[in-house]
Amino acid sequence: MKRVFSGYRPTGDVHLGNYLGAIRNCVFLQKEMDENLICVVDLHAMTTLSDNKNLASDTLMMAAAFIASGIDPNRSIIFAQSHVPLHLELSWIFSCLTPLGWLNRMTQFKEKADKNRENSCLGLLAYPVLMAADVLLYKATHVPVGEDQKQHVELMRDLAGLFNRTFSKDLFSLPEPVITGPATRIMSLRDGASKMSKSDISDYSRINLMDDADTLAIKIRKAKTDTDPLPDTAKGLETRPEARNLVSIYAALSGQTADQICQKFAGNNFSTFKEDITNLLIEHILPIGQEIQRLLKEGKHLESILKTGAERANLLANKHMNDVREAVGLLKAL
Ligand code: AQP
Repeated sequence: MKRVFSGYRPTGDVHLGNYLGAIRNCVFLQKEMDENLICVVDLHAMTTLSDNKNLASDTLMMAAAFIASGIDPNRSIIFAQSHVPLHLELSWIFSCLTPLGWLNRMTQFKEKADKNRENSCLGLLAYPVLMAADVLLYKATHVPVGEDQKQHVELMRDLAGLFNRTFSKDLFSLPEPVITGPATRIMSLRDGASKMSKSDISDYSRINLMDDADTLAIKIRKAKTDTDPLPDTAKGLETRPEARNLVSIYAALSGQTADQICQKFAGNNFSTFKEDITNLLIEHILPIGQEIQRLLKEGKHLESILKTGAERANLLANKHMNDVREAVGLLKAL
């Protein structure tokens, strides 16, 4: 049984990095896999939100983004994490196994906690344990993620192995990360050294799936570049992070390789190249944003998709959780 699990935090506007790095791979995998679970991980969002007032509406927006990007609710299970409470039970069981040293090594915790480590919440440190529970609760075999989540998938594989050894049961197989395509790490449009992110305070740092045509054009026009012309091979981009990022976006949207793109624009400045990227975004991203808006207007339909998804996810989760409870020796409830 090949089963995909993929999770997305409803922490703001869904952006091009989320789409090219992970959502689009889920759409492709939908055709190859036996079962596809795609989840709005609202409980994970709570680890970094300072204000929860948009949590529910962002959860609906994320679900709309899945469907608008091509996730078919008839072929995939679309649901909100908090609608399946067993994620938390399994997370607790894993928490009682996970050595603290493993969590202290997580680079995302170091980045997100930053200098405020002592005041960071326990949830931020424990995030990868909940993420392991999200995936292993369904015995998922494939996890499409962007490059930034690679370390967390490694941790969930380690946890699956540790659980099996501790309880002498081969309950969990090791899930495979699916990190593929030319855009596994899309960088900020303002700084080629930082990841494109929902929480970046500058809206000009990212392309949101819901940006209109004018906004797309302005953001690409303003995107940081350098003063050199484009090189004739991708190798020439190695020390030019902003230019490399734009070429990766172009490659991911057009299906051309970075070398083909460099050959096409070699020796030119960035203006024609940027116009072409804008046109690609208008062709591929604008219709997704328009569909998200349409789906959001029919809120009830989205809510019923999430309800059906949660029912299907709960069924699967209950079945697996009974095996886990038995393996760890908990008394069976009558
Ligand atoms: N810049 C990116 N490039 C490629 N993939 C990315 N992903 C996120 N940013 C990029 C992938 O999108 C999936 C969902 O991520 P998430 O929303 O659950 O969490 P995140 O990685 O923390 O995303 P953001 O946008 O950076 O949100 P904030 O600012 O709230 O922390 C994951 O598979 C991720 O790899």
